[in-house]
Amino acid sequence: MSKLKALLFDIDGTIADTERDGHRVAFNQAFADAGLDWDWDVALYGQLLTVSGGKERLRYFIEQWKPGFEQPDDLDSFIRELHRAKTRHYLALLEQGAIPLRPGVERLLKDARASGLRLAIVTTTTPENVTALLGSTLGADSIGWFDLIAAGDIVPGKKPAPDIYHYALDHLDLKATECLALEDSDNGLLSSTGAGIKTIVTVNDYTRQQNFSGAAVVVDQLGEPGAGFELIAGDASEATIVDVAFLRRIFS
Ligand code: XBP
Ligand code: MG
Repeated sequence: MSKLKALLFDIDGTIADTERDGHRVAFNQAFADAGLDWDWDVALYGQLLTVSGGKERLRYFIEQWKPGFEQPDDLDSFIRELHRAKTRHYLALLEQGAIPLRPGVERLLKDARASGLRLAIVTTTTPENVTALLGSTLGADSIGWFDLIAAGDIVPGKKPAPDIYHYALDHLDLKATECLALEDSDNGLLSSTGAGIKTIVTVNDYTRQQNFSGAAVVVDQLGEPGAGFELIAGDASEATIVDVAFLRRIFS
């Protein structure tokens, strides 16, 4: 049997609740800048989250939700520009400290480092969003904690395709059976398990009702001592927080 060597962390929804108060707000700010009267409210955004990737989500919205919208001749560059503006707004929100880490994330990252596990980020979002989030929450040095940041458009298919996890395994030179993934959504879980990686899911308000039948364990958060997780599916034995000891048990 393989030994656990690395933890692969998703970013959006897993490390931080970025979607509702971060990405969604930034999209709306970009729409206002562009003179568009589109408003992605909290409920609508939940429906749009079925499509991962900001540019892909914009295209889906235009094509499926705005049949009356007179599309520009060059839809690709229109979407690219709108998304660039959205990224600028998102980075500004991070700089203001608008998005904290989820409970237990900093604790688990430090525990994993102290235990000699390798760390990587495997995400759909834009690379600069990852470094800005890590920098604004854990300090600039934390970027060096990760052996790899696999992000954005570097692979042909975004989650739920397994491409980004295959990319990460290749670049880390690890086998799927030497890693655990941490995800928050059905698309993320399909991506990680599609690459053969055992996965623990920490749900959030947008993803709680999704199908996580492929997950090793499903909890509502990583938890902190004295404020542990709620077990949603799987076997946690006596554990109340997700720490390295717990992850090793899931892994074996
Ligand atoms: C994250 C996403 C991203 C973010 C926005 O999915 O779907 O699209 O919503 O990021 P996951 P960008 O957590 O499964 O990786 O706008 O930078 O694409
Ligand atoms: Mg996610």
